[in-house]
Amino acid sequence: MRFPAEPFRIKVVEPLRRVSREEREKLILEAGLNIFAVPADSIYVDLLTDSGTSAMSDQQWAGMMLGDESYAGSKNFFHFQDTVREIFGYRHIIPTHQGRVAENLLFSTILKSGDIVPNNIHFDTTRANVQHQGAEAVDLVIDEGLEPSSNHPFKGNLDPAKLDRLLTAKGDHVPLVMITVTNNSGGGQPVSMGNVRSVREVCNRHRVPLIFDACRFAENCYFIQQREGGYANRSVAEIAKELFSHGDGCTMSAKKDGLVNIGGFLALNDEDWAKRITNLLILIEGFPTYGGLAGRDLEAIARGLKEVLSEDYLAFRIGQVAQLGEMLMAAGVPIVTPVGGHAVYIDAKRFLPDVPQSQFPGQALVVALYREYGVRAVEVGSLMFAEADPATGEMRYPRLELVRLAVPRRVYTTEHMRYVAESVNELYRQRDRLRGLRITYEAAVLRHFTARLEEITESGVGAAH
Ligand code: P70
Repeated sequence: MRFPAEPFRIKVVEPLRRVSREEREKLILEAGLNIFAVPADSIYVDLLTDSGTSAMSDQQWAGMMLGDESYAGSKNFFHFQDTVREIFGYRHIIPTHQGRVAENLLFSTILKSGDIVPNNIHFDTTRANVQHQGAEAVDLVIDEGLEPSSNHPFKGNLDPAKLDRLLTAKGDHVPLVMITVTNNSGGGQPVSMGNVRSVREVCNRHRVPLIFDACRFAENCYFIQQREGGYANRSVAEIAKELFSHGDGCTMSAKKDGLVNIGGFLALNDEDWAKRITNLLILIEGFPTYGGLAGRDLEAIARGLKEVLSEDYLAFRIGQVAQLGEMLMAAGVPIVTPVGGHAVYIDAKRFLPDVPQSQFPGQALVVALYREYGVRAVEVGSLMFAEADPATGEMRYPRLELVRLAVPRRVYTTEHMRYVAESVNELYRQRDRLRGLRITYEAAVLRHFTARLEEITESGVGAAH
């Protein structure tokens, strides 16, 4: 079957409220045209993120009731630790309350000012956490990864030749190499096993450790099974084991492929790093057997990490996202192809070719999608990533200007996806009516979460404050 149907049925329902266009217009203006500031109960289909938004299974909820809330040595921690060791194969398992804390603990322990961290493409929090240490985040994705319409099957691959050049020139300043699976900023695109092997080989030659950002590892491994020669008869769990065997550790936001609403971890082989990080963990998150989580959360993660490896689930999951992409392509909407694992990414540069990146075409599209149809998407473009050149002060815009429709796991039905597709397709037909935006407030880091904007009208006077 091309798009497999849901391999679950619904036991609990959460009613959705539909608000009028007038109310949505008022809410988005009050929010300063920032979709993060719109109350979630005024959104019909919420595709802001696939992070922390999964529906947990009956097995996970049952596990929550078995929470052992002992301060030290909770039995759920040991279950969690065994599960992470079994799937990822690393020795030291450090729980954190979400992925960015794992990043922060790792980077604040091993980076110093002036260091460089290569990645296929850093996502927002990873980039910000690298920069927060005074280090530089460098993206080395293959050239096809920056071409929205290239149909390369592994557009998340990190270019080993670019990495080799960087390590040859500046290896002394690179304490680790990262690979993000799947590559979120580049369209949720997978990384192949062959690529990971090549990257490992380059890292070995330069004696640099390789750390995965593993948020969507199961989706990546499913793509390897489906697309890479030699893996069709291997289970996703076996593929994951092999993938992670090429690395020295990983950071993980369990809010994605852990199928939970909160949680994360750092998994490492190096004992010295693990010791130093554990001491920092006690200072920041809590005792090493809970790391900012309740025992019940650790149990839900342990169960979620096993469930996410189910191939019935993954076939449905990847199929549902692909189907949304195909409904948009059928109407001519420009999207990143092939469709990614957790989201469909609209190419805002081609959707609104007359709005320059300095006027945030992606965000203009996000605003209109909410105002007209009650659908929440997120911009992954110049609002999220443009930054001033430290030397010249000139703005540098990202190559990709995208709007992400991230699909929460096991939450929405295919009918919801059809509603989203019809909304985007209708907006595409009316795209001439959309205007560019400008910023009226921004924070120094991760500005997209709290920025305020206004519409640029014909007369140049702002329409919203
Ligand atoms: C997302 C969220 C989180 C993330 C990630 C990768 C590859 C680390 C993290 C941090 C963030 C987000 C973006 C826009 C709207 C809402 C949320 N990604 N690495 O949706 O993990 O959030 O647990 O600290 O994608 O992609 P955590």
